[in-house]
Amino acid sequence: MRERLPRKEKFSEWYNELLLRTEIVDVRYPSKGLCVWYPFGFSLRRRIYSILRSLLDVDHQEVLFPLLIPENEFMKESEHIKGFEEEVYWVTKGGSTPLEMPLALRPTSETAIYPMLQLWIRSHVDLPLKIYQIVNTFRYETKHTRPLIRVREITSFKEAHTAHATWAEAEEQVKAALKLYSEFFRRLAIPHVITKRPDWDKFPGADYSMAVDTLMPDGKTLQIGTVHHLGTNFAETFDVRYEDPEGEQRYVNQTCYGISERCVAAVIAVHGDDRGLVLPPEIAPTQIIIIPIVSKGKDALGACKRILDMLKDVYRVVLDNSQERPGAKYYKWEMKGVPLRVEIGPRDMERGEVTLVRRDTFERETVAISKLNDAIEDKLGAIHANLYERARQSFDSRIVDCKTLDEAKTAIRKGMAKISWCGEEECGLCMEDRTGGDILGELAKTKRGECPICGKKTDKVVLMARAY
Ligand code: 5CA
Ligand code: ZN
Repeated sequence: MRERLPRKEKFSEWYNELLLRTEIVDVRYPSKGLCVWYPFGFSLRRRIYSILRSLLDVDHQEVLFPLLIPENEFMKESEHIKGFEEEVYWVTKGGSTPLEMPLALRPTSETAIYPMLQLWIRSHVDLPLKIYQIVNTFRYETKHTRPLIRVREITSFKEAHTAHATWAEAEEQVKAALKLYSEFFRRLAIPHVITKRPDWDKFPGADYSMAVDTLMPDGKTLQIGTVHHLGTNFAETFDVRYEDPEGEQRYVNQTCYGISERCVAAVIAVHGDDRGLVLPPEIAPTQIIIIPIVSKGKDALGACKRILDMLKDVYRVVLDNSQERPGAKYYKWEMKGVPLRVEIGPRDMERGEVTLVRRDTFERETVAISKLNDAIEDKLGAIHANLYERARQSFDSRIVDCKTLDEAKTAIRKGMAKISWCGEEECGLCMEDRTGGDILGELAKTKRGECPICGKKTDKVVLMARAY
């Protein structure tokens, strides 16, 4: 048997090795920060994104905007440009002819979409407007790139954009979007926390930004989604107005919110173990693997095929009747994260039974074939519940209440520190400096305490961590 992968001790190596061995993405593409989705990875991605789509489709409409943004539109919003200036790829030539108007490869699509909203939105009856697209975006990342986590071509950028009559209605949308994201991550069994980003780290051009973070096995946090209240900042720049019921022209209030392939990275990292992937049944490309066991020269291939026929209309199920030894097959399908294994040998057949083995706990149970359908349904449900519970316990145990910066410094080695903060940028930056961590953001739940820098009494509590 080949060696195990140590997930916790050497997370980075484990992660990179697993992406390649299980064929999620191939990083050997000859340009830094660009990855290729393998068929298996793409299938996992597709299932994850179909959950996201189904949640959005309830009250959003899907659209598709151009990849290229004219320079003059891109340059209109000054805060926005400042934030993205160093990350934009530019198309400057058509063949050998310099373009009169250079084109930006979208790093995100506000400046592509909002000039069109100016044409689409006329009156209050056009509001609220809620659209989304799932596209590739480009960011010239200079920090260390990592597959699915920090890439230069974000291949799976889900961006939603909404417009509302008032600031308060846009704020309601921020809450609705966070609720939608929470539901999405619950379906992926990913524990997460929501905070309000500090002002100096909000989305360029936003009134404020909310972030969704999870914890990786190495104790660093991963921001897996953001929701931004844009106020009327972009509406004023792009002149997006509506006529209110009194005939008055008003600027719309906007929000936008995004999720990237980091959600795939989170599934891999949070649930995986030393044997490889562990996938929640709803998104596993293969949910059940059937493995025939040979004993005394007899096999149970016929029975395996009957079981396959029995299950294949309801589940994504594969029968592995290759020539490999059962041990090698277990190893292979465990690494691929298949939630449930069905083992069938000649003796089981005589008894009308099969053996079920769970990927998450390795528990084995013998089940009568007559009761197989119910048993599988139960087990797949139990696997999801256990993955979520197990991840949540690990997550909760790594969020530590801290009073001093020394305590925070220790806490962020393994997870997040919860600590008071007066709200002043100067103190916040100093806290980051002295702990070596980032302020992820402020929690909604307040607690009386003292700022560890200036000593001022405050109700604000922030989370600090080392972030990816
Ligand atoms: N226009 C807004 C909302 S759609 C926006 O661009 N927000 S963002 O910059 O915060 O990006 C949204 C999410 O994309 C982030 O929370 C993060 O999870 C993910 N993301 C950002 N940059 C990258 C990158 N280089 N690689 C992978 N994911 C990324
Ligand atoms: Zn302070």
